[in-house]
Amino acid sequence: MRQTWRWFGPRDLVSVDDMRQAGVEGVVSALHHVPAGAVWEPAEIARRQGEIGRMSDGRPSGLAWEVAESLPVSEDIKRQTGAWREHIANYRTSLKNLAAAGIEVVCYNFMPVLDWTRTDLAWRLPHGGTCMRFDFADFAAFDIHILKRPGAVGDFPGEVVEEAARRFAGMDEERKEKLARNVAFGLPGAAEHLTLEGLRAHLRAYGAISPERLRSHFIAFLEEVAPTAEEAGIRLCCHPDDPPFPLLGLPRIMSTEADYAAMIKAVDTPANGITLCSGSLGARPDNDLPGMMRRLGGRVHFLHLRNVRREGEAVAGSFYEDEHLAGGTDMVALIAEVLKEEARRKAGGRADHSIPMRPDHGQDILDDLKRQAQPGYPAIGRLKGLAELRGIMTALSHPQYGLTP
Ligand code: DNO
Repeated sequence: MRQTWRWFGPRDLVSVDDMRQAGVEGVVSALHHVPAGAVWEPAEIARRQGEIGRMSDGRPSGLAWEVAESLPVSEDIKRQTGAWREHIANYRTSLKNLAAAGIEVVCYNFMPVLDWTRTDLAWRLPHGGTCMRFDFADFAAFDIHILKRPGAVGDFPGEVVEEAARRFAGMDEERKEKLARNVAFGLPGAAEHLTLEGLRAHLRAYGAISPERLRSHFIAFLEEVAPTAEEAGIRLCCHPDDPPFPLLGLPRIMSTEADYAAMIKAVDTPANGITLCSGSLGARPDNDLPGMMRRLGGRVHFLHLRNVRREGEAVAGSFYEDEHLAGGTDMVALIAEVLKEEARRKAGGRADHSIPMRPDHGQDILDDLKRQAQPGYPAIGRLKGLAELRGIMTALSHPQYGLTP
């Protein structure tokens, strides 16, 4: 596995120097300032490469931009409205520009309107550190009482609706505002930062789009961009819905193994691949991560390794971001499946036998609590996760005691 690290660019409070000391091998980044639908121009790509290539004292970092995350898919493309054809043409140009700059792996998602969603960005853990959390009743309180979405009540089980009403009644203005900000106003990586009114307008625009229709738009998008990716030597990899169940009445179509299997079948080229995010997919009890890696591994082009602790057995429910080796996913089993897939690729002569992975998210611990970097992307919490994952990788790859005979 290729050990990578997400960097949000010069405004990221975790620096290139920091990731160098974390011992990463490659960098995951994006041109967050370019609006969804526009072209990533060669000069902008080159500028980001330059920033990644230098430490703060001007010396070479020895690191390169290896994965683009995300090259965002515009809402027009997802809805097939407005400038969607132009946006698809631009997407193809961006893919060619990235390939010309030597970047081969491109991650994206097809979630309508919101990228990932949490209700708490700094939920206090018993050890005094903090983590991110999705609380279903708080989310319902937002949906029903703050956003006041028509029909919201019908989308939650009765006891969650009641709990949401109780919670809302107990919230002061500050908590209400914070909750709205956490849910609607965009987490790191989101293509857009919305106001409540902006969010309502987006929801109206999706009114008539069923999951089947969104899926057909997704396939139309892939049919357009996957051949370009293949020609350019790019491996596209779709990130799952996070959380992996419908929110705000919007369709979600990349939440399960069946969703991925259907996508691969629909546009069957190696360029059409998967970002296996164990944290996102692991928030559903019916997703078996090691099994998915075993069955779909040939198309996994990028790995996000993290763990969540679910608080119930329902498909939609509360969870929090646990330590990388805790939570519901058996990380040793998952990494073992990744190493087996890499060995198969190597034996088959595949050039992409080392799959890029990044320690996804991290709890805020120690000095992270003072630094206050991007939510979910602290320096020390991620480094701890990486170190733990690295330990498993090293043990399982040991020539005498590991997996290899
Ligand atoms: C959150 C991330 C997502 C991810 C996009 C990929 O931490 O995993 O924002 O980057 O969904 O398109």
